Parts: sequence; C-alpha cells; structure tokens
Amino acid sequence: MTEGSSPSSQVLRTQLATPAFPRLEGRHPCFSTTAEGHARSARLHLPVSPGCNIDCSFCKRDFNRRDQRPGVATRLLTPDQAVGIVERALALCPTLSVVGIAGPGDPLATSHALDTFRIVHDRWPELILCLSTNGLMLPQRIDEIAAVGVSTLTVTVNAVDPAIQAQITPKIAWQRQRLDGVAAAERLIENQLNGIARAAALGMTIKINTVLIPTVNDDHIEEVGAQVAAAGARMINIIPLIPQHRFADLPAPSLMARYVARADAERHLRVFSHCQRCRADACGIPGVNDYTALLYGDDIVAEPTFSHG
Ligand code: CLF
Ligand code: SF4
Repeated sequence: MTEGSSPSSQVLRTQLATPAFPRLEGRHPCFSTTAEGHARSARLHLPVSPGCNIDCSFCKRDFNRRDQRPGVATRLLTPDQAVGIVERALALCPTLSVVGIAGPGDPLATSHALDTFRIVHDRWPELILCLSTNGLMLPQRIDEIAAVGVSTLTVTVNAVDPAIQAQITPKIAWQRQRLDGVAAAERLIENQLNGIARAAALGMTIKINTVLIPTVNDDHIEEVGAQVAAAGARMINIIPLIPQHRFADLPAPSLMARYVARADAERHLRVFSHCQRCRADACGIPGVNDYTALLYGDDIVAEPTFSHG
C-alpha cells in the first residue's frame, strides 16, 4: 500500500477537509481547519497588554519593528488608541472578522485587554473577540471574559506534569507573592485546567498552544493533549520552540519531532497546522497578507525568530 492511500493518510485527508468548527470556518483564521477557510478572513491583534505574571524560559518580550514572533510589538496601545486602530484596520482590510489580544505580555495580568474588548464589543458586536493567555488568571476572570464578549480562547499549556512545567516556567507571581519551582508549576497547571473547564462550561471554543521544547516536553505532548481535551479544549496548536532567552542553547525541534508531537496530540483533539507565530500587533490573514506596516505607517522588517503563540 502506498503512503498516500494508507488508512491513516485517508483519515488525515478526511479530517483536513472537514471543518472542526463549522460556525467559525472561514470567519476565524485560527479556528478554521480547511486551507480555504483559513485563508478567507483576517485577524487584528491589539498590543494593549504590557505585563506578565509568569516567567517562561523561552520568552523574550520586546518592542521592536524587526521580530516576527509573539511577545513583540512595535508599540503598546491604550484601550482608547486601540479603538482607533480597529477603525483603521476595518477600512484597510475588508475581510477582518477577528480582533485578538495576545500580548506583548499576558492579557489577563492587567486590566487593559478586557477594558479594550468591552469597548470594541460595544461598538462592533459582529467582530469575533479572541483572547490568548497563559491561563494563570483564567478561573478568577472567566466571568468577566465572557461578559465582554470573548468567544474564542487560547490557553498556552506547555506541560501538565509539575516537574516538567517547573523547567519551562520556574517562577510565577500569584496573589502578590512569588512562587518558585514545582509549587509555581502546580498552581499554574491547576489554574489552566480549571479555567479551561469553566470556559468550556460557558460555551467558549478553546484552543491550546503548546510550545514544543526538545528534551523538555517533547515526550509529554500526548499527556498534555489528553488532559486539556478532558478539561474541554477542542483543538491544539503545537508551536516549535525558537531557542532564545534561558532556552537559547536548546535545538529547535526537527521536522520529524514536530510530526510526532502533532500525531501524539491528535489522539485526543484536533490539531491546528496553519500557525504563523504572530506578533502581538499583527493584522491580516496569517501567512497570506500583512497590513501591520500600513496600519501603523511603519516599515517593519520581520525576522523569523519566535518564542510562544
Ligand atoms: Fe490571534 Fe491567537 Fe486569536 Fe489567532 S493568532 S489570539 S488564536 S486571532 Fe493564530 Fe497567530 Fe498562530 Fe496565534 S496564527 S500565533 S494561533
Ligand atoms: Fe508571559 Fe507569554 Fe512570555 Fe510566558 S511566553 S512569560 S506567558 S508573555
């Protein structure tokens, strides 16, 4: 039997041709699972969230015009400035259907993101609001998140074993105290899984971002998939590490390692495979067009460096 006609490749072809979320197919580039659906609508990221409450070993947050990766933006916007950017983006990009907030820090570490969503939702109720978070504050803020109109949620879950998670995020800020090591990891994982379950109960569509980190969590992806799926997540996005910050000496995952990780995760939930590792101020269809420079009047030169999604 040739590879192209094996049972597993037929299953894969059927999955790729079947929208995972019919209501979002063609309306949300990161929740569309067919190639046509992914390329039909654009998203705008509003870089309104300045700070973070955890300390990931692969994260190098920055403000510059050069790096094409999460955690980076050309500028930080106030909620009121962000409204002006939505106006401009809608004029520039007629297929814009999603407004997301994904950084440069964590959108739930400060109030800026939810304040911004509230204003945007009042003015443009037809836009899909999309939030990407590390999940530490998810249980505490989930009712507020639902109230401001967020319907699609991404939670970055890199491990569900505290010993592994402690290597990835060795410290967090929790209730005005610093937690370290396994204690920090246990708190983060518990809040992530609890927050996912509560978001699912409220009817949100939930995607997981997992950074694939060779020698750290590459043998652990199936367990992550199993636990986030049990909590209520519907899709996972495996993001290859860009080695930087405290993980600068690790290798980037090979193509085979990425394939294996995606196959491991796919035993439990759908895998998103169009991720472009966007900046926190991106605008356009990921991987198809980019209006960011036009939107801000900048001349952004992108470099393919990346930390998380
Ligand atoms: Fe942005 Fe993320 Fe919403 Fe998409 S991006 S907040 S879910 S609207 Fe998409 Fe960009 Fe990958 Fe993120 S391609 S980095 S998965
Ligand atoms: Fe915070 Fe995200 Fe950076 Fe981790 S990767 S430290 S959650 S901004």
